[in-house]
Amino acid sequence: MTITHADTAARTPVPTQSTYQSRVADYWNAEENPVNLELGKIDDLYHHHYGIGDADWSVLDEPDPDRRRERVAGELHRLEHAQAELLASHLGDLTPSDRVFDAGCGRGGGSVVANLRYGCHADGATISAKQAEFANEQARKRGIDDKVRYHHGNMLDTGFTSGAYAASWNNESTMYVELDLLFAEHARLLRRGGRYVTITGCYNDAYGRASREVSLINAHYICDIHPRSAYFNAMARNRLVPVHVEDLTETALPYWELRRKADHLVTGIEDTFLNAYRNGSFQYLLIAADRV
Ligand code: GPP
Ligand code: MG
Repeated sequence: MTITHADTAARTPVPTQSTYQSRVADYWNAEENPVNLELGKIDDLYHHHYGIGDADWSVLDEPDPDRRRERVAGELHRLEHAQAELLASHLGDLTPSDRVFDAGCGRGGGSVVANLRYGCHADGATISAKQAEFANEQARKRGIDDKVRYHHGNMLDTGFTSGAYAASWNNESTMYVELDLLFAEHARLLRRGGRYVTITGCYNDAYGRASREVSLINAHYICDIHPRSAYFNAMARNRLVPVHVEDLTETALPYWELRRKADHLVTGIEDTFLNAYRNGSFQYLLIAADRV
């Protein structure tokens, strides 16, 4: 009997996600780090990224232990929020009728920030069913679930409408995916003239290959940090033209210095980030690009 190509294709099950992607989803379905949940519950803005800007070090001198914990958490949250606002400030002149795409949305903080700032519609995508459910519950509680929606799915293949988005972003989520596949999806979703923004940790081509610290960060989060060059190469191949590039490495240091002293919040990766930034092997970068 001859088996035609069509027959073979029809009978071969196509996995909806790779084993790697399933392991990443397992991580985020199980993740309950106090540094994310304790900070998030301060004002119900749940971020999954780090902070930027100068810290108020006086929080460490607080004599009352409970109050100290509270103040340190508040300060870290303020720095993470400043990072989210910086990203949002680069999304362009959005109006309430515009739609934005939050790729790798985590527990949803970034889309809420964009909605509060611009009144826009937002669609978030996360590979973690638990994160999507959590984020949708937050949107319901805020009464913005008519405009802000989170989807359990793959940011590389969202199924959302082509050209429907005025802006899109990845806030520290690009290191889980192949950049060409990711930017092809952003380019498909963004309208011409739309804006793409990422804040990311990347390894520094000028240092060489991935350092020990970069490899430790990869192992900690099950990710695969890209070199800086990969971003610009992949953007150039996918109709995304950088309009603003900012090295945030220096401004990322106070957050990590404060976090390493927050005994109740540390996860163990703090010194690795500080060493990686300081030895020049790793950079914290913002890239804003126009979809042409
Ligand atoms: C932080 O999320 C970001 C990542 C997991 C991606 C890796 C980022 C790099 C810049 C390399 P988080 O807020 O959930 O992490 P944590 O639990 O450590 O606060
Ligand atoms: Mg965090």
